[in-house]
Amino acid sequence: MFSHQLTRRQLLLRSGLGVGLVSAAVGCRGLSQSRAIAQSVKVPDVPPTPTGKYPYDPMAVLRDFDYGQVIQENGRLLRQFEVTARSTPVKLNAAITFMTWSLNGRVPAPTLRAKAGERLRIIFHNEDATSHSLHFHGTHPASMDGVKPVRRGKTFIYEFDAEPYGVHPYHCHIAPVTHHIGKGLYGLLIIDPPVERPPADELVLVMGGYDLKKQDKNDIYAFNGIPNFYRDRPIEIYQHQLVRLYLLNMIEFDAAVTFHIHANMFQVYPTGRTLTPSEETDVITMGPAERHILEFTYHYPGMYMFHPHQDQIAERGCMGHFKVLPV
Ligand SMILES: [Cu+2]
Repeated sequence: MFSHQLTRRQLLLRSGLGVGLVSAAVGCRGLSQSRAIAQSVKVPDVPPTPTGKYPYDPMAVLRDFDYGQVIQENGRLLRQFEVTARSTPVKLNAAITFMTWSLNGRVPAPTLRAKAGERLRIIFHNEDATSHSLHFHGTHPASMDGVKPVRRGKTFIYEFDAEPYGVHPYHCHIAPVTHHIGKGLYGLLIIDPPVERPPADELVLVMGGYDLKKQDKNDIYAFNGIPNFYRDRPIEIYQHQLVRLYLLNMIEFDAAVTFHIHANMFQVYPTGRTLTPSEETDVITMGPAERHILEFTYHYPGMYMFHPHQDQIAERGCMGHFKVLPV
């Protein structure tokens, strides 16, 4: 097994130097922090999933953070993102291909990431035949609340301050919202706190459900869009490595779901709004749109399940494995 340091591109993206203009002072500070992270975190070198079967790679979605285009505007740092809604067929299993509504071709949408106090500009293109919108959780003016439809072929620019720090969902808010979310229009906005969290192998898992028959109930469930993907292709992590999991429940119709990891405990940072954990447990209950940061470290190599503890949901696609690699 290999480990890799973060690539130069990843370093640049983390530091805000990926694209656009940024002041030297901001850049140098960001880069040195990123080097510190790169030197202390062991992340498995995961080959891309062979293309063709899926429109996006759920293995890449796990650790894919979109830091946007960094622009200096009016003396402050602005991160500009582009998100496009369209219809995307996704093969859910051997028998079922479902027409999702995706953002940038993926379910969940790109994980947008910024730091508290920065300015955010999200350029939303609707290339789908149906009206959609982007509603962000967090704090912003009413005009940026994303409940007004953006019609087919139109673009709307959402702009607001990144606040407060934490983990926030964003999703389409056009009625019937159950349908628009259920078809895939949801993702995470991570707003990092002013003082960075400790270095960790960071992962994103978003739980979703698919109402295939339009009967207002879910027929099949998934982590990161593809049922049973991580059951069949375990998520590799390293022994003794701190793992920071950004976890979001976007399952419609079910009043709440739980999340459980095997043979370990995790620290809970509710809504990502704290810098110290509120509790340690191995199962947590989340209503729709609830999200948390969970931190854990596996000390014994091997294969460990993670899943909601409502086993009927786990057995319908919301099942995965961590494969803990020895160091
Ligand atoms: Cu929509």
